[in-house]
Amino acid sequence: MTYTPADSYFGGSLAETDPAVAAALAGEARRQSDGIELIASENLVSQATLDALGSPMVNKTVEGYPGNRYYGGAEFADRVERLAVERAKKLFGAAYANVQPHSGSQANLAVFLAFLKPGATVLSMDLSAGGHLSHGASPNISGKWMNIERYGVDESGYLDYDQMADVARATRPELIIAGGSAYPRAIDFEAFREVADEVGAMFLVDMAHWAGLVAAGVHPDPVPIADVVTTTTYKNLRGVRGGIILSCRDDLDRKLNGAVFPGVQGSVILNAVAAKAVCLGEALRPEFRAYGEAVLANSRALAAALIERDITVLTGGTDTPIVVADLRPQGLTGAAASDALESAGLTPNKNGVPNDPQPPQVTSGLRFGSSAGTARGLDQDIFTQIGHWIADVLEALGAGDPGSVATRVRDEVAELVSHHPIYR
Ligand code: DSN
Repeated sequence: MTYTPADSYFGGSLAETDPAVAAALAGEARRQSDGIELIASENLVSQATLDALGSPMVNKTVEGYPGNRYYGGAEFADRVERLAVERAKKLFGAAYANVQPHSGSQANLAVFLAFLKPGATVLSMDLSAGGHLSHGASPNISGKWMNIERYGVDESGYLDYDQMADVARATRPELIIAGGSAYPRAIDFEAFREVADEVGAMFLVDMAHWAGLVAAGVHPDPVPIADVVTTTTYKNLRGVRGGIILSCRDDLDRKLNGAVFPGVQGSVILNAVAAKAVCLGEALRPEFRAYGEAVLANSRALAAALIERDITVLTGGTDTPIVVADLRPQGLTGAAASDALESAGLTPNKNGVPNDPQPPQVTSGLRFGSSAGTARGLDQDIFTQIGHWIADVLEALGAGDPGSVATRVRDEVAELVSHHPIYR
C-alpha cells in the first residue's frame, strides 16, 4: 500500500479528524470558561501562548544548547530559546537562565544533580507545613535519594526560622531550600542566606507560587540572594506548563546546564520554550505589574472575606496568591468541601494543613489561588464575593445539604463570568 497523507492530515480540523478528543478539549474549555478556577497552581494563558504551543515548532528535535546542538536545522530553535533565556534573565535580573526544564520538579531535580551526591543532606520545608513534593517528600526521588531534614511552621502557621536554623546547625545540610506549594506568606530570604552561609550550604529558592509577583515587583525578590532559584512558568507567571532555573551567580552555568541536559532530560520541548518566551515577554510589559498587584489584592480580599465568615485562614492572611483554609473547626474534610465547591462552579483543591489528621486524599484544608481569576479580570469586590460564596457552600455542606446552595451559587458564578469571557 502506498502512503500518501490524507487531505485532512495537514489541513483538517481536530473536530473533523478526531471528534472524541475534540469533544474532551471543548468540554475542558467550557469548564474553564463557565466556572472560576481557584487552584493556586493554575492560570489562564494568553492566546499568543496557545498559538506558540500549537505551532510546528512542536516537530523540531534538538538536544544541547543554542549554538551547540546535536542536531541540524536548529536556526529557529536557537533563536526562540535565546529569546526565552534573554527575557528570563532580564525579567528577573539574573546572570543565568535555563528555560529547558519540563517542569518545576525537573528543575529542582537538575539542581540536586548539579550540586549533590546521593545521600547528601538537604534541609527543606515539611510537606505538611506547605513544602513541595520535589523538595524531599518520601515518595519522591528527592526523598528517596537524599537525606532530608525538615523545618516547619509555628503555632500561628508562620515559618519557624529558629527551628530551621537549629536543624541546619545540627545536621549541616549541603543544600537548604526555601519555598513550597501551600505556604501563603513572604519568606525572609536573608534569614535563610545567613543560615546557609553559617553552615556552608547552598541556598535554593523555589519561587513557583509567586514568581509572577516577583516579576511584577510586588513580592520580595529571592534572585539576588539565593545561589539558585527555580520556578514554574504556569502559575502566576501566567504562562505555559514548564520550569526555569535562574541564578544571580555567573559561575554555575556549566554545572546547571549539564544537569538539565544530559543530566535529567533529553530533547527540548521547543514549542514549550517558545511559549515560555511569550509569557516572559508578556511579563516584561508594564501592564504585568498591574496584574501582579491585582493578584495580591485579590488573594487578600478572598482571605478577608473567609475570615469574616469565621473560616480559619492559615496565618490569618496572605502575601502571595495562595490562601489556605483549615476546615477542622467546621468538621469538614477538604475532599468533601472541594467537591461541593466544584458543583458550585468554584474549583479549589483539597490541601493538607499542619498536623492534619486526615490522609492526603482527604485532608482537612482547602487551598485557593487568585492568579487565574485575576487573569480574566475579576477584581477585589468579586474576590470578596467569591469568599462569601465559598462560605455559603461550606455552611450548607456543614448543615448536611449543600445542593440548593451550590445550585444558586453556580448560577450566580455563571452570570458573573459571562461578563469576563476567555478565548473568544
Ligand atoms: N506544585 C503543584 C501545585 O502546587 O499545585 C503543581 O504545580
